[in-house]
Amino acid sequence: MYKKAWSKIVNAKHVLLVSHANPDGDTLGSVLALYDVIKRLNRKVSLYNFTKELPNKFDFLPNIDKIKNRVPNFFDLVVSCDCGSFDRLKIDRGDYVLINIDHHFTNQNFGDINIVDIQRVSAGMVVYDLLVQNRVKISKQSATCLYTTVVEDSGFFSYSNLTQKTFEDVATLVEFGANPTQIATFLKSRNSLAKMRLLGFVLSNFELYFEAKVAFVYISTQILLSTGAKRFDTKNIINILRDMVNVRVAVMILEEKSGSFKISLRSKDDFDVTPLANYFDGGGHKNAAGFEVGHGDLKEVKDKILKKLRNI
Ligand SMILES: [Mn+2]
Repeated sequence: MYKKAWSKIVNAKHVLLVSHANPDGDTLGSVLALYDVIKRLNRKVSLYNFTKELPNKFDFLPNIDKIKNRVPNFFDLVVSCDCGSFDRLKIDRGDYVLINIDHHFTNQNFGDINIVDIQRVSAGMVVYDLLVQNRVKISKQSATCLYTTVVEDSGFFSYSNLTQKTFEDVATLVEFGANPTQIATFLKSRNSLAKMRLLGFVLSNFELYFEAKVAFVYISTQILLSTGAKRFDTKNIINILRDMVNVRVAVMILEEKSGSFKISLRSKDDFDVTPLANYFDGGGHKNAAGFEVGHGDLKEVKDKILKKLRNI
């Protein structure tokens, strides 16, 4: 599969690398690592993401400015990274070969070639396997991107998805030029004032349920406006609630511009939030999952989630 996928990539006329909408560090790092190696082989390659404004914390990733909001006129191969279902790519299915590289166990195997390894900490490490298996040289730029996918998807080396092999592979990425201190500074020490204000709101307005085992916060569009925070500033902000003593699950409901709700779930230890996400047609990992509710009022949505959580 790794060999077949790589031969499709090097033989394509124009490769389009697609990261998922509302991108995170894993999807962006994965496509950018691939972009760098494919570019070095003098092959034609482009990057597409549906979301216009990319999170600026990732602006240090090499070639992130090459990610465009529209697809090129012609491409005969699409590589999708870190995306569990085709609809999150927000592209039309056309006359091209589709390679699906991912690590979500909820992945729907929507590609012509599917490389889905649920043992891997990040989709970036599946990309790493693809490169290693095909003896492709990993540049400093690619190593930086791939290292970023690992720290972003492991909560800076703290989640249960880590294995001894992760650390061995990460050591190899450092050998290839990834700089852990520099990457950590870029990712963790550049919070905007708006994000700090949003954090202040979260800390002052969360609620606790079930003997403080569940923490809950609601962020409305109005709160984003008044703090000046961007939608991407809400990403992982509930981790701070999850990290409180006693709390096993943190729930954040984010109001979308359309009036629908985006729900993020974070848990710790062996508490698995995927059954809850799946119940609402969402997906994710054991300790981090999410789903969307298209309509209904907030109270209704919240009650439904709490009721389901009580059962779990
Ligand atoms: Mn991922």
